[in-house]
Amino acid sequence: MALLFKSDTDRADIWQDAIAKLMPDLEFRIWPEIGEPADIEYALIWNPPKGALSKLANLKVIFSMGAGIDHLASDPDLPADIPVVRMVDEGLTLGMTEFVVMAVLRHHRRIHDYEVQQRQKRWEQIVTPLAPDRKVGILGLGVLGSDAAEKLAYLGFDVSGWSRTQKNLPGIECFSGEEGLRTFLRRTEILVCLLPLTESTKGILKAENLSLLPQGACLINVARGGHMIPEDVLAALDSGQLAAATLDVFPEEPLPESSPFWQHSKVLVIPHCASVTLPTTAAAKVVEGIEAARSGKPLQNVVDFERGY
Ligand code: NDP
Ligand code: OXD
Repeated sequence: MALLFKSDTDRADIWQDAIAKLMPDLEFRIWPEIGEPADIEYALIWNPPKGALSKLANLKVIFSMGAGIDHLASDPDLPADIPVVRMVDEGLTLGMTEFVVMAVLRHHRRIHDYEVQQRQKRWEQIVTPLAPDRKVGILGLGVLGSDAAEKLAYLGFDVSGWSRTQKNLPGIECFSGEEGLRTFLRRTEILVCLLPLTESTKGILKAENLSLLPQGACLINVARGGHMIPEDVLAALDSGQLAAATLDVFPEEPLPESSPFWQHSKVLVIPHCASVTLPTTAAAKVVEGIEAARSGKPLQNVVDFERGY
């Protein structure tokens, strides 16, 4: 029994040690040294080459290294009958909530403006409201969005969220549906995107939707680059419709040198690490999944490809 590990952004040796401590009998094979393909029953994967997984005849479960599975859904040869388990892990959630809270506070206290002022040696105080008078809106109220919403509400922010199915979360104003999206956007001063990338959500950060935000709103995209229409975000920044943006994800990653986002004074560029899957907490989730598969118990967090996430 072997597990295939493939990721260009995660340290294979650290993952190997963490998994070996929990499941010493599991052979750990690191892409591209896959050995005999028939030995591989499990794959722990981030951005595999298209078609790679279809060659593993005895594959039983695909574990996505990330919460998002768009890196797998885009593979036309992804084996249709193999369950894909996405990453749901308290470390990943905590990391995302830390990042979202940091970015919301940065925009709320207009630190983005002080950063510009400092470069111009301008000593000017900006008076900002307190958290209860700041409306934060979160697109996506799943594992990550709901935790961030709850922690922001705890800090006193006036938080709302939008999801596919209607939610009822204490202290959060919840919206769903197309009309719900418009109402949600009209009230949102700091917009956080934490949606999965699907056919229904791609391009949601487009001119039409950005224009519904109050003028001078801020945008935090920590979901996927495909949620944004980059030209529309740039136009909104240039017109002042958006005052600033924190962008962790981009349609093309790494962000090409020619991208106008790099130099834009209103944009903070982060290299897709708002939250990172750490083996310290997440290796146990993979091992739990393998144990469940071995003993015929139901797998948790299996992706519904009909729904797209
Ligand atoms: P979940 O599946 O737990 O939550 C997704 C949320 O989005 C749910 O509330 C869901 O609604 C909502 N949603 C999905 N489709 C629609 C739609 N068409 N309209 C309205 N709402 C919709 O995902 P996670 O919270 O675990 O992760 C969210 C995303 O965050 C990932 O897919 C990934 O892309 C991104 N991510 C980014 C990271 C980074 O470092 N930048 C790190 C980790 C994740 P409902 O509740 O009704 O199902
Ligand atoms: C994820 C990510 O989906 O890291 O977990 O982007």
